[in-house]
Amino acid sequence: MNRREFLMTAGGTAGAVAASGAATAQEGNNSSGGNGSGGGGGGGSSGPIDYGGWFSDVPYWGGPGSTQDMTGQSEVTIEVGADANDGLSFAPAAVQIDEGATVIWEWTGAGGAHNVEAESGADFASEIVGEEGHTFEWTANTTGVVPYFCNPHKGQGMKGALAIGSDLPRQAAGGAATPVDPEHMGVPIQAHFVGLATVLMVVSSLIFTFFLLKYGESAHTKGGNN
Ligand SMILES: [Cu+2]
Repeated sequence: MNRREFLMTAGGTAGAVAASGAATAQEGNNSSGGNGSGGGGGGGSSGPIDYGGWFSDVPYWGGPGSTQDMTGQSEVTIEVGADANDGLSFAPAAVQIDEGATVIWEWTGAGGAHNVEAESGADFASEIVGEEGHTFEWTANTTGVVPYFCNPHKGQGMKGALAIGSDLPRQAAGGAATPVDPEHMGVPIQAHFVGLATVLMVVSSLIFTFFLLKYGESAHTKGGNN
């Protein structure tokens, strides 16, 4: 086997090895993608409840862990027009309650006219009133997180949330919020990068072989010592 033949064989082998590597990498990524979608839920019973950024513009929000545990009560009361935020607040801002519990919002008369309106997870909306002593009731006929707000003061951060039941989204260990579920980001994008990198490796090795074959034996070997 002369040098030219050797290089051609070597180049071909390298290409074949790299190509099979690409196939293996892709299979590996597909299976790990499956694992990723399995672990995405984040439900459970430990760690602070994750409200998904709902309270990020709420000035009186006490942070993760400030959820008031009101489980075990068939009736819970939430102030509408509480002291914080010049009356533009709910207190407690976030409560954990049992499914089936009755939530009673009670107007304090502070902060002007308010209402109570579900953002998602439920479908309730009260009338807008300002008078002290007004109440609005809703029975928790669902589970999960129900963020709600006051329509006239949503822009000033008058928001609250109900966490109903025990199977609730929890923040990751270490207190870091997980606003985006990796499942929704399309895990396979990783496989594309691996495939692309492998193709680049194959192509660059072929180009290298080509230049070796074309120029390797000409200018520099000509007039050499042997
Ligand atoms: Cu309000």
